[in-house]
Parts: sequence; structure tokens; C-alpha cells
Amino acid sequence: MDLSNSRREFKRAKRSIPGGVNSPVRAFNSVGGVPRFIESARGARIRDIDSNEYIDYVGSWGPMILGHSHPKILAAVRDAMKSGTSFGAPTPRESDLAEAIRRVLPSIQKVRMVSSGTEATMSALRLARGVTGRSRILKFDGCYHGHSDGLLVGAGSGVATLGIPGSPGVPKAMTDLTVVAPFNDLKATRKAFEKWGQDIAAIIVEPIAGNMGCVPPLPGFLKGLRALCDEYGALLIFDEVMTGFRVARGGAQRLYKVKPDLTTLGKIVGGGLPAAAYGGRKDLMARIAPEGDIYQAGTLSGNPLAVAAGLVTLELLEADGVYETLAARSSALAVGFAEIAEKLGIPMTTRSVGGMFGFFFHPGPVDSFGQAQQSDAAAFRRFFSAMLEEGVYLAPSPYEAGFVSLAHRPRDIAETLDSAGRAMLRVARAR
Ligand code: HOZ
Repeated sequence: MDLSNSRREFKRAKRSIPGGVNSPVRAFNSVGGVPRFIESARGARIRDIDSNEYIDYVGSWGPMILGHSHPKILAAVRDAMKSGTSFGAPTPRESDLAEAIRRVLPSIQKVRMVSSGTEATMSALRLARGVTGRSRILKFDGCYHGHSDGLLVGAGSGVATLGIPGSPGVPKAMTDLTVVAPFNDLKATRKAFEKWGQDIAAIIVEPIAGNMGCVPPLPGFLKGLRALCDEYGALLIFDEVMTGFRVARGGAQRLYKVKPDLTTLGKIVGGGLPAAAYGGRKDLMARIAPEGDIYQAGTLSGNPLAVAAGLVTLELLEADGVYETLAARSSALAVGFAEIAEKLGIPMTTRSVGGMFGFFFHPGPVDSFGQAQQSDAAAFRRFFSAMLEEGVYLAPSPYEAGFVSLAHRPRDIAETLDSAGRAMLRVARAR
């Protein structure tokens, strides 16, 4: 595979950009090899600057649920652009998007647009602290809620990929207020509440963890969190930046029938442009400035191009059968990977929920970050590299979920499984 252009560009980027990338996991540090510099993407395929083409399961880390360069998104953005790219003043379409979000997620009565998932989670936590007058928050080991100070504890995604426990630059005083419990462990969570419950403003949780691989909640876990919050007067925040609009119409909260007080959204809500949101109960959101006294603002919040892309995306996701199609595609991958591994005697655990999936080189169960960390990192590296050579672009880390789009056709899945068969053979030979 010719990678000379990507190799040259990576070298050049490293001279001006830390690590050569604008977000750490993209650098391929934990898997080795040359990160692909991208020229273009269309449908389910992404093409690098050496003209190698890949079936893409990263999907820009989640937003591209319709596939890349969807004609209706491109048209909507082009159309919006004719009127200007940013006004820093309200536009009617922002209310259209807010209404579209509310229609799908009834727990959201009011919603505020921001520009990234990190902003959404930090704003939701500020609101929770402001409303309850409490300082602590509880998060789960291996869940990732963006890179704000208090959340870089026991974090998944790039923090887990690089194997760093937290980050220099985050004062201990900031993380002292973050209580960390093991994901899917209700007993330990209750214990934490017994100790700090009177000062916990909120639990923040990815209802399906997607930043330690894909780890769904065990039966009763989310309902248990709801009950604990109610008992102690804390708020329940679902971080649905990844799962919102992806795992079901109405997100994980609809799937598991648990109503959070606040929800954070990102990725799909911006249709591939920078947009995110947080929202929830009307009485809580009424505390956000200027309606209330809790401050949060943003120059590009509700950006007209992002709003246009988000609106079309949500509209197209209203069609019948969309989530069934997505679930069938990711389940075919998860089941297919597991069957191949079993035939070759490779221990593997795979999961899929709606349009997201994950796999661990681990016999299972994998219900927590601790278990995810026990998976075979060398096997992952080998499999990842072999798949890339086969023309399949998976996330370059075992601590990320995979994403399918509506542009992934059965023949793409079949091609991926053929590639997986050959790639897994290489894993088996190296054992
Ligand atoms: N936070 C993303 C992974 N969960 C990575 C974003 C990126 O590197 O683009």
C-alpha cells in the first residue's frame, strides 16, 4: 500500500501541530503506522491522499450517520452559506432544531446549542452544581465526557488509549470534586453516595459506554442510577453525545426507558459540522442565562451552517426503518467478527447496539473498564493494521466504539467480514 503522501504530510504536520494531529487518537500512537491523511469521503468510503480507499467505521467519530457527503447535507450547507456563515445573533432555524430535538427526546423541554461535546458536558455540570448548590459530581471509570478539567479522571477515549491517568495542568483541587465509580457497578455507586451523597450534584454517565470500546449497561444499572439520584436529590445527566440519534430514535434513554434530568448531545446533532447541545427539564434549564443566573455563552453557538446540517440529518433520521437498518448492519459485524474469532480459537467479545458496535480481544464478559483493559492489546494492533491494509478503516484504539452509517450496504458488511477473516488469520498465526 503506497502511503508516501500521508507519510510526508505527517512529517510536515508534526513540525507545526503537536503530534501532527488536532486530536490525540488520530495519531495512531497506540497502534503504530502512518495516520491516513484524508482527501475525501463519500457514502461509506473514505479516501486518503495516496488514493487508497477504505470502508469507514469511524464516521468522523460518530456524526456521519447518513454516510459521508450526503447530497442533502451538502445542499443544505451550501444553501445556508449563501446567507452568511455566522451572525452571532439568533436565527429561526435554531428554534426548528430545538423543536426537532424536543420531538425525539421528550426529557428535553429546553435545549441550548453549543459547539462541542466537551462544552455540552461542562455546561450541564455547571448547571447541575448551580441548581443543587453542591460541588461533587460522580462519573464512571472508562467513560469519557470531553476534556474539561474535572472530567479527566478515570477517562476513556484518548486518555485511556495513551495510558495516562489524568493530565498535568489539571489541579488536584479540580478533580478532588470528581467521584469515580466502576461502570455497571451499582453497589460501588451506592457506597460512593453513602459517603458523599449529600454533596453530589449529579451523576454523569454514558448510558452505553462508547469510549472504552462499546460497553452496554447491565440490566437495571441505569434504573438504579435514577433511583440513587432521586434518593439523594442529585441530578442524572445522560451523556448522549455518542448514543443520541444513533442507538434508537430517542437515544439510549428511550431504549432503556430511563429519564435523565439533563442530556448532552453532540456529533449527529451537527450533521458533521461543529455543533452540540445540552438540555433537559424546563425548571432546570430556566436557570441558564439570560433566563436565569448560571452563565454559559458561545460566539459560534447555533452556527447557521451547523444548524442547517443538523436539521437535515434529524429530518432524514425520521424515516421508517432507519434504526432497524443501522442495528442490522452493526449486529452483522459484531456477530460476524465473533464467529470468525471462534473458528480460529481467538478469544473475542463483541457488542452492538443500534448503529454502534465494539469488539474486545478478551473472552468476556466485558462490562467494565477494568475488564476492557484486560483485552489483548497486541492482537488489537495486529488486527487493526491488517484491516487497514485490507481497506477497512476502524478506530485506531481498542477504547473506541465503531460506527455504521445508512450508507453501509450489505455488500460493504460482507466485504468487511471477508477482510476480517484474513486479518484474524494473521492474529491467530502470531499467537
Ligand atoms: N473524542 C473522540 C473519540 N471518542 C476523538 C475525536 C477525534 O480525534 O476526532
